[in-house]
Amino acid sequence: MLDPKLFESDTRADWCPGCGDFGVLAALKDALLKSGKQPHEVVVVSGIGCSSNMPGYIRTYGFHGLHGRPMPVAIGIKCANPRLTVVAAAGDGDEYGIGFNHVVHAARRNDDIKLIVMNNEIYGLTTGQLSPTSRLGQKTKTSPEGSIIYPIKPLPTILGAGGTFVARTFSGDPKHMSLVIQEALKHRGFALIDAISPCVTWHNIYDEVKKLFYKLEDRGYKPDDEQKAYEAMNDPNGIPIGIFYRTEDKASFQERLGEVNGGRWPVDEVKTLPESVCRSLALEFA
Ligand SMILES: Cc1ncc(C[n+]2csc(CCOP(=O)(O)OP(=O)(O)O)c2C)c(N)n1
Ligand SMILES: [Mg+2]
Repeated sequence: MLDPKLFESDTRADWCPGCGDFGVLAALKDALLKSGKQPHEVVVVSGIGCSSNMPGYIRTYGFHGLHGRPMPVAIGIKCANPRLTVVAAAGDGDEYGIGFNHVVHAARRNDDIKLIVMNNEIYGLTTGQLSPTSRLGQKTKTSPEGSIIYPIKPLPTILGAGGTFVARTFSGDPKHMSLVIQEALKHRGFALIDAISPCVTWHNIYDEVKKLFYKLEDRGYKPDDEQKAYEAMNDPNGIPIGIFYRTEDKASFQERLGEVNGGRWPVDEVKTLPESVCRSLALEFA
């Protein structure tokens, strides 16, 4: 029998009542439980933002880091101890703005990190400023007349960077979100889960998303074709959720690191990596 309280933290989440992040937290706990993980096998790494308070609210190892920097920390943890399941969880400002470079390169390397971006199209913690996913015309504290900047499209960008698992979910459907996270946990390498997680205080898009979202799998969609994935991501008439693209054909960076280390992997033997490999790693992460 699975213990539903296994991943319960002693700390109560202090997000605003109705915040989408509660749905993401519930889905993540459920997915870890159903994937048969134990708390000591998991690390949740975050940046800065309302959403980035996540590690405090879940009973796993955790690292609440700097704004935009969950990925370098997560990658370091995974390289040092590949037996750990490493989940990075942060907001759209954190991961699609100040820290997006790390995400692009994690996709390129296929680092074995599962990244959940709680996308509310706003800076929540700092009380309602424009974020990289804010829409053209969106009124925020820093765009009182409406934004004049086009939003970033993180999913096609990450697919183009070499992403091997690219998905979108909605916190209004935590059951579906849990299923997508369970698939990400099984994936060989980097997984991006864009979690639409509305901010009820500064940019409440709940009703709109509820009207427009649909599940890709309900339309017979199969996530094995890159071109079709681009098309699906760019649907102008609705908000598709589910897995857009997935391939298990590429080894993760950490798997390849193990290979160059003569198959001696993981952990203490990192020290024995050939000097040439250490040099290229130092350059890559400098
Ligand atoms: C280096 C740095 N720059 C700016 C900030 C201020 N800051 C804190 S949270 C945040 C944005 C948070 O937005 P998001 O990542 O979308 O998270 P949310 O609060 O919406 O969940 C910013 C700009 C900071 N803490 N550190
Ligand atoms: Mg945000």
